[in-house]
Amino acid sequence: MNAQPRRVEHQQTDKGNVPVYTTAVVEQPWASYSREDHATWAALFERQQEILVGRAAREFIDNQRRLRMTPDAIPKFDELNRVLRKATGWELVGVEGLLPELTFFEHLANRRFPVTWWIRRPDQIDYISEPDLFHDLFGHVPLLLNPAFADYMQAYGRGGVKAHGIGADALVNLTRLYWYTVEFGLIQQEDGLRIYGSGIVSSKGESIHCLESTAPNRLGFDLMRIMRTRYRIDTYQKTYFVIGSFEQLMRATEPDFTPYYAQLAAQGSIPAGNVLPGDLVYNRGTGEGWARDGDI
Ligand code: HBI
Ligand code: FE
Repeated sequence: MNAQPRRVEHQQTDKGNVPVYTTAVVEQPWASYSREDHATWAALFERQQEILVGRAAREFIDNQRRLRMTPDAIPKFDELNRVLRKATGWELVGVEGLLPELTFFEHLANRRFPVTWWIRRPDQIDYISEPDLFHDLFGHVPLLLNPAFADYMQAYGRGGVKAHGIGADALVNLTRLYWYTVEFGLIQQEDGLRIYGSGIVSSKGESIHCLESTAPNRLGFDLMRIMRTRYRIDTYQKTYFVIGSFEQLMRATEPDFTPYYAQLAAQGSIPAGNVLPGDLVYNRGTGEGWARDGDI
């Protein structure tokens, strides 16, 4: 029986949460999960399932079914991997917590998605600052069955490895792209705006806020606009970006980003809540629909 892997979480300091990074890949110690762990999984799963009907992208709901994820117990990585490998060649690897960016990108570049092996404690059920098993399995894994999204995630990882070689500014720009798509992205589908971002689907409040609140901006997907836009990790997003399809995401990552980084270095970043003239804005004015900001 291999030793229990470590649970690596942020450190509480007088300056708030300081992230702690780890690089180890560990076997999922499924037999070591307590009844409380499975109960936390069940509570989060049932709460989110209920909220996401009519709010999450249809691919998200369908793929959860294909993965046979249920509230009955924490899923086994090797069972999910059998479905994932066959569908899109992805596989889950267990990790102890946050990975340094280059390690994270290298996994994605090789179609390996790092999943934290531990689940949050009951007192953290409404918010936890780093990705735990629920966020990763429930939030990220279903869309890895979608071929275009699976290609985008690998292309993103390859881009991240390249950006890491270019420098810190390029990395900041690219991390914004991950944030506003993979974590907090919305998609326009026949029946309206739907959620696909993992950071949203694993959060009760934000699943409602992102579609129904009048507070946030909802802007059409624009690669350079996204890579200029700052974000906060500890509040609901002030701006959501909306794609028309997962294929659109994949196409956006095909070009070499090197010239983009040079262009971005010359432009300033944009505060998270701003709308700029020329932004494509959703549900501007009455009812649902798109309008260019600055149109009469
Ligand atoms: N590590 N385990 C883990 N999971 C993540 O989602 C993750 C990470 N390290 C870095 C990271 N995400 C973000 O910086 C990405 O935007 C790169
Ligand atoms: Fe995540």
